[in-house]
Amino acid sequence: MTKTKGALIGCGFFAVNQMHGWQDLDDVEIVAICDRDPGRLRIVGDQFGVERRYQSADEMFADGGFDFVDIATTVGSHRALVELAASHKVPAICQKPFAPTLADAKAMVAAADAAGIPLMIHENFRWQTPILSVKAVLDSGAIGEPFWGRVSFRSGFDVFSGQPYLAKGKRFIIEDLGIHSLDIARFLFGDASRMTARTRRVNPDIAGEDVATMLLDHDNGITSIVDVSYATKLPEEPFPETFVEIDGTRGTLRLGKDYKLTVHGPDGTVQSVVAPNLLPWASRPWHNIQESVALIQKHWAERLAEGREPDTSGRDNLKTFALVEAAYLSAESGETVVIADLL
Ligand code: NAD
Ligand code: 89Y
Repeated sequence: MTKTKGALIGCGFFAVNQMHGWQDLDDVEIVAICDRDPGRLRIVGDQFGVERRYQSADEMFADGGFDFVDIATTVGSHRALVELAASHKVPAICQKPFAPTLADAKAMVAAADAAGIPLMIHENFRWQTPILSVKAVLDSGAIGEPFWGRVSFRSGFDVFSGQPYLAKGKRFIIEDLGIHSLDIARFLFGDASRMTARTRRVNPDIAGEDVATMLLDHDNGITSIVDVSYATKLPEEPFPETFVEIDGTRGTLRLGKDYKLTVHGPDGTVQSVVAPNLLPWASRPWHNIQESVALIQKHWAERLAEGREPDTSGRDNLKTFALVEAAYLSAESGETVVIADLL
């Protein structure tokens, strides 16, 4: 079998999951890795047996020999690295958040289009088993036409020990985590036209907001609430579970703690557990996120082979990123923001 060859840039905290995900795919091989930090390069190179190691992305691209690049660095380098991939006509995956600004994200989509390469944003939360299960119920028509929804992520988990940069940015929870919840809202309820948001910082030791409440008007008439918090101290810590509530014309759906799904319709109530698989390399409580990494990477490999646009392409993710921008604008001004004005 001819394997698709990939290269990975950024060998930090999260990239280890991505390397495991690639290792699980029989038809993909990561042939080169890059990190400015020689220590991280050595750890990941040794763990996954990758011999070609670079401290410079320019040098890695100059040597070439790979069919796609997986960019797993933090947001500040995303635009430069996607544009570098485009200049070499190498298909690219870029981690969320897409870019520092919507203008940067649009420039990245334009660069990929001009080069004729596919660009996928690693927006993996919609690939979580519980979220896919919710989508399947909606698509089955079991609760009729949805008219109201809530996507909720409230936690007190210490994300700063693994990702210290999260404590330093002027923007925190909407850009880092809310971006996933907003994408789930788009995935379940369709594109949104208006955003109203309120934010707060509760934790005095961080620079950005750690609580956000967002109200979305969706194009198809659904109203949704997306609420996120890293300042919520619960008796049982739910990290990293997303809870979902949907009311439809024929019934209701609730996805709650420990992945319990309750679907109530005209014929009665069905309860099930839609827990993610614990992959051999995964660890609780991250396994939900880790499985979604493996699934989105499989999706990329399939779409690349078929020459089809991935579901969370750069073009698609502009609409999720516009909701992030809109939330910050709305929280700052107190006004409702029209999404079309940003796109
Ligand atoms: P990290 O700081 O631990 O790792 C980033 C690595 O990239 C570092 O080792 C750094 O040296 C390297 N790097 C940065 N710029 C580089 C460049 N120009 N060339 C080569 N190497 C460079 O960060 P992390 O926590 O692993 O996060 C990486 C990204 O993953 C972030 O955008 C974060 O938001 C995202 N993330 C996504 C999920 C998810 O579920 N999708 C979860 C956690 C983190
Ligand atoms: O960076 C974040 C993400 O994408 O998922 C969870 C996280 O690691 C911390 O909020």
